[in-house]
Amino acid sequence: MPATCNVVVLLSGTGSNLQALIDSIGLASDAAHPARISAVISNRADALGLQRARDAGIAARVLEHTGFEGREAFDAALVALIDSFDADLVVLAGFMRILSPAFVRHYQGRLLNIHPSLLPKYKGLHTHQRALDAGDAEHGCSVHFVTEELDGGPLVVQAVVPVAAHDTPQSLAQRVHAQEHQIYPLAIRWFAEGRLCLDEQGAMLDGKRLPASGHSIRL
Ligand code: NHR
Ligand code: GAR
Repeated sequence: MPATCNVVVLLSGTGSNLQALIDSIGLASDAAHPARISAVISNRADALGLQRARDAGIAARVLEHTGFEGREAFDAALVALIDSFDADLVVLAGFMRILSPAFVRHYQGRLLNIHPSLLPKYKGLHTHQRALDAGDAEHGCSVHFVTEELDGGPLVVQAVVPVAAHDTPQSLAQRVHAQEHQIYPLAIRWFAEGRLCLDEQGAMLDGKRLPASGHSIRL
């Protein structure tokens, strides 16, 4: 890892995970943190996350998928834009577009996602509703390396959130979000410090293989 790890964040919406990362890195002048966010890219022009980036003095770019014919063409333009910012790590933070195999291969081992469930449970969308419908006692969130298998890449860290009897999808989502804001900056820091990597068998932290369920944080 170079002295500073350039992170490019992709998002589609609110960007509360981006904000947590900005806050964890602190002022750009803080040389103590090994990462810097070189750009934030959204596929939606109205994403609140873009304003969060601008407010923090970070380059904010829009690449609308609607202007492209097909996923491959959009993804190729996205790769070119990301690489123009010299990215060492690409972070999906509420990015709502499935990425093509070519994109995923290009960033193999340096592409992370946060997903609002205890993977491998509830891949895809509407995870809080699905956990409630199933009557689960526990729910949570997972950081994983992105591979071609949607929400199926090697896990890095999970946080477990107990489900309460009176929970709605909204109340549960709020508590899961609070945990996302803890574990995502943590995983990104590990990567930037050169402690976290991906090899053929899965994720490694400090030279040790992470368990299939990732590093677990339980409240
Ligand atoms: N791409 C690959 N190849 N692998 C993963 O694991 C990915 C990915 C792209 C995004 C995030 C993911 C999640 O954490 C993610 C992981 C969007 C959809 C989806 O169905 C599913 C999963 C995720 C993100 N998107 C619709 C689509 O057709 C659009 C939905 C919308 O615009 O609201 O791309 O959950
Ligand atoms: C987060 O809960 C993230 O886990 C989820 O979207 C939210 C984005 O919130 N990601 C997905 O569902 C990916 N399909 P944010 O914009 O406030 O960070």
